[in-house]
Amino acid sequence: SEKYNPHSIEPRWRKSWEESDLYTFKHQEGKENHYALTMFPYPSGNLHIGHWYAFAVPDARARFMRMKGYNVLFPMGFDAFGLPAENAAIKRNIDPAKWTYSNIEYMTGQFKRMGTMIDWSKQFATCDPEYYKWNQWFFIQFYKQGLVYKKNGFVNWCPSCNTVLANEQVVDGKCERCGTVVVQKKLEQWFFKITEYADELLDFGTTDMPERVRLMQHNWIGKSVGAEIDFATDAGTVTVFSTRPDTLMGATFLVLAPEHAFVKTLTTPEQQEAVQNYIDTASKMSEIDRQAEGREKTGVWTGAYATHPVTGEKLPIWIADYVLVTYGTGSIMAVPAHDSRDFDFARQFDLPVKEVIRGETPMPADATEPYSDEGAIVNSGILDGMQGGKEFIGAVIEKLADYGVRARTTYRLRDWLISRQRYWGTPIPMVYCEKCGIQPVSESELPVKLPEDVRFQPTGQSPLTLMEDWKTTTCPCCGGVATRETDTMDTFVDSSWYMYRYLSHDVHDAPFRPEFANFTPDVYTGGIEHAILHLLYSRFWTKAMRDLGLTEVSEPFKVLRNQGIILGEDNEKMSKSRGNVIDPDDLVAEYGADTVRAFLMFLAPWEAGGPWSSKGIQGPHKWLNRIWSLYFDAAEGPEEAVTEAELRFAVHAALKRVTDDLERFSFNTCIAAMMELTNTLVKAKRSPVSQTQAWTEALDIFNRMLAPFVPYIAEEIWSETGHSDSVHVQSWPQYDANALVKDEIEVVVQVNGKLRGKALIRNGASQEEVFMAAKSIENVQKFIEGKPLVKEIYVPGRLVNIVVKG
Ligand code: ANZ
Ligand code: ZN
Repeated sequence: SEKYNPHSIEPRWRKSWEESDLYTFKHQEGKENHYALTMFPYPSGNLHIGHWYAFAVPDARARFMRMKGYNVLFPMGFDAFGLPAENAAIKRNIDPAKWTYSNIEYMTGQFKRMGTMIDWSKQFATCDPEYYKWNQWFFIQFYKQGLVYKKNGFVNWCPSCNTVLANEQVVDGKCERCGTVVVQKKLEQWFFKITEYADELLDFGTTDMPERVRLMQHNWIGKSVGAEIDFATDAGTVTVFSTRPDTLMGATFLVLAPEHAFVKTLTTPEQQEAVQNYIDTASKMSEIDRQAEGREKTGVWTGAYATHPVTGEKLPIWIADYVLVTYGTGSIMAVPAHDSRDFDFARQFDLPVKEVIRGETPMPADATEPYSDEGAIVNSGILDGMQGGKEFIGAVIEKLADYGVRARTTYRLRDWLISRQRYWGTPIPMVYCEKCGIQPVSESELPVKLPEDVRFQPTGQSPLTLMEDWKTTTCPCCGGVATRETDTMDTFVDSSWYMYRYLSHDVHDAPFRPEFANFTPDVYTGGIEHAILHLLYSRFWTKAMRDLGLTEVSEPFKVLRNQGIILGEDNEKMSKSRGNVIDPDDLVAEYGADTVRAFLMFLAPWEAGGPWSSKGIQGPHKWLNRIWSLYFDAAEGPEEAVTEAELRFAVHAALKRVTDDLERFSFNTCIAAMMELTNTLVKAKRSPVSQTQAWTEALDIFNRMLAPFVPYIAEEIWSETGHSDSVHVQSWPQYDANALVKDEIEVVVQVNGKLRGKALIRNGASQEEVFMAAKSIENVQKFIEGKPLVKEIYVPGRLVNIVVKG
């Protein structure tokens, strides 16, 4: 008969599925809905193997859920704003919109070859004015709610991307996108008040997220419980934040960040030059470098003093770069005896070290390290005798209330800076009126569309600043002349709520249909690189929407799973420069999409990822050929003796494994189980059992099991074996527990508690039969022969123990 030919099968079924709307999501009454979502791609121009890994593998699970009887929504869109489009425009003079939409068209074609159950009828791109209109609408709602504000301050600037970045986009002091070292720049920018939700973001509720994502978010939010303490100075009150107010009497100097607002006023004329030089040097370093562990401490005295709030002592005020202006209050009380950074600093500049927390022994004068554990408070007047340490600061704060010490919690998390000085993003819907100040655009005017025919100049300002006509508008308040905001929004705004839009992509008077407001993804899959960017932002967005009454849920998804990365054959990251990139289009042309899917699922645990192997892909390809021949070729080779029970056991055991493993996103073990089952089926086909009902059942179950993983070949087999409907609308088979009970079981046989052999017994055999079988084992006979029997014990299905005398 004909050979397996994916190149004839796959295009044919793709067309048929499309024509019959097989994958269009329909809400059917009486069936539960299931929303499976994979993080939408950026339309870079080409689907790479990583996209296949991210989309084709979860597709198997979405298909499985559909066969299990859910109405499954598995939609797709494009995260379409961002820098590459604009850079293409600058370099090659291409309109960013044209570039983006033609990439989307090309990638959609590539996507379709993958054979997923994506419902393309719900597709949208975030650069569609109909989509970004709602970014603007949300911005205005958040603004009215007090969740949006404009602030002048130091911001992260990428000199290569020519735009500011949110803190989350600065990784190890470098731009997340291009790797350029980020510098600080003073600018007036728009922020979302994500910090308002800091505490709630620490609570994951019932959301099922991988532990490492929780941990990364937890650390990013960085909650610190402590106190604020005021020190009087000539320039005004310096407030410090400390997690150890119990060490207040051990403070021997203050340190301000070089950028602290008081530095100029405090510095005495004699210290002016040294201080200015130090500030200049510090401004050239990244925050990461400034905080590097073990780095030699540097700093300069301002010449000024602060008054200790309890003792009235005069403490010298220094500036040093290990104190960051962006954290706490930008100034600290230094307690060298109990803090390692302060200790190093004090030793470096010969400042006093005063012990106030006593460990087992007093701190020697020549100590080489601080004592940072808990202990009794000493040398501290009114605090003496109390317990010191992080756990005990509550009582200390109470005791020091008269001195202005007050409880305070700080977070590492900063508000989300969303202004970008770029063109290809959502215009921020605000106008500036000389009379009325800053005003939101009236909602009926939305969307504020991006102008066309933009000139791109790498000025460090948004290209929109050059669009005089576009910029000039009327004030929504007084109707006078006003100017538009020319910055656009961070593209992470676009992805913060897109999961709500798929079922409402055709709605024009609301961001989404209220009846779908709580229908969030049951399963969300994507890369771990988004652990604190997209995932934190979208969690914030959902909470903000909830507080506006737009949804009742507090989290944007219920379960999160991260796939690993497909590396090159050389175990290195795939990249053009290494020349180790695998092109999925070439693979499809050679093997067909089903083989590529099966291999991606098979090559490693999906959550771990692993290296590509051009040899390895042969395995799944051969496997599909064997399956083909199993269904369509005549049996060949010597007769085998697979029994009905053996066949049913193999089928139902594999079915149970695949069912359980799909639930828990373990795809490689599913493919392995089905490969094993194929071996048994090939043998069974050459056995008399192939004439029985058990064989018919085996082929039917196996065909359904294949459907989620290799949808094309499964459909062809289904159709060629006489079915007129699609295998993808069949139900997932139920395994038969009875088939899993083996006919024979192995029982351990002991004599006087020592292992002497194993007996094969009939399942359901009587106790008498079991003892007979045990005693007929040669090695057992050797130990009981001629000895009086004391007793016989049988633990059903497990063990026989024969106790004899002597
Ligand atoms: C006195 C003290 C004594 C401190 C002691 C610690 C130990 P986390 O846990 O990270 O929140 N600190 C406060 N603001 C700072 C800033 N802007 N730059 C650098 N360091 C800063 O750390 C809080 C502690 O870090 C604070 O408590 C403060 O030092 C320092 F035995 O105050 B501590
Ligand atoms: Zn006005």
